Amino acid sequence: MLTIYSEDHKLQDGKAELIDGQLLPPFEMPRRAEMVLERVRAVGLGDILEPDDHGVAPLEAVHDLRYLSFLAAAWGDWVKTGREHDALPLNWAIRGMRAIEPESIDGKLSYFSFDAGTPITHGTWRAARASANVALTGAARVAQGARAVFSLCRPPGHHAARDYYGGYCFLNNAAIAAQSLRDLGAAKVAILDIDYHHGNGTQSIFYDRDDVFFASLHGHPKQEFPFFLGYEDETGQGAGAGCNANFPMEWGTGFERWFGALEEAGQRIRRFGAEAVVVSLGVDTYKDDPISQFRLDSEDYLRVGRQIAGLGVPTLFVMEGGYAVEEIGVNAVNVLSGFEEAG
Ligand code: Q9C
Ligand code: ZN
Repeated sequence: MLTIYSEDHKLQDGKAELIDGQLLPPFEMPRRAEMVLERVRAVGLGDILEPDDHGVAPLEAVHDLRYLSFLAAAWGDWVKTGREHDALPLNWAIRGMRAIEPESIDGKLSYFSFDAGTPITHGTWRAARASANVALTGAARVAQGARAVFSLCRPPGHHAARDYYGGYCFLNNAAIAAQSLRDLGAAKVAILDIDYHHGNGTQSIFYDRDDVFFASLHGHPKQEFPFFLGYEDETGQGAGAGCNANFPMEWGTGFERWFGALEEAGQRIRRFGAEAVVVSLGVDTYKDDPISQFRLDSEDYLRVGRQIAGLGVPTLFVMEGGYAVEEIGVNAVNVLSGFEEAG
């Protein structure tokens, strides 16, 4: 299996995220992608290729123009106000407040974000664009006939919506790739999101569409971040009614229960008639993940890959979360090896 990778991910290297009431070094760090790349090499998964630059059009196909201009300008605007440390928002519009884009950078950070865990730094915009290009280059290969490709994206993407960032995500790589697969000829595309957290951004981008199916297995929103989306009764709206499937599970969920949900999600994707699948591949479901509460073990990921191969359609794996840095390489690549083994 071909891997797409860009060193530019290292440009996203924040100093601080607000987590559990503390300002701590971010869990989403450059070493994550380096560990995965190292494991890709160690098992000889296949060639490793740099991404092509796909320009702004595929970003604009998924994201709001004002949001993209905000992201492009945010660091410069922040620095102009005399600060050189990471940019974080402090407050948000909530019930009864006004959704008007403020003029000041602090106001814009609040307007275009949903958490204080996602630092904007000097290199954020370049890293996020490189990550989207990694996804797009993988999508192009799949459209050209590859059975499967691994887009080793970083920063991740599935929490980013049409016009907001958060959860370590700025550009929604999986959504951008799925839209690109549509534009390159696949009539129906499914996104299977197996990251521990609900893919709120991806769900919201395709919620009213019948050409992209979204299925997500995740920590239950009554307990887990991002809290305000990911319930089972979110099934799509308008033309997209019936094209969204959520499988929320409680803290402590182990592999057997989780795998049952994966089988069900797979059945839904088969019934939908997807011609290509994008997998939002997070391995923060791992038992020792420092910010998550599921109990998957390293060998379980082999079975996950085999099960996904059983869908029998061209597949693009897009890297999302996973914060047990020592094991992230083994866990992520186990999914890919399991897939290859099953063909
Ligand atoms: N107490 C992804 O996996 N904060 N994003 C968690 C835990 C945010 C995760 C707080 C987690 C974001 C791509
Ligand atoms: Zn996650």
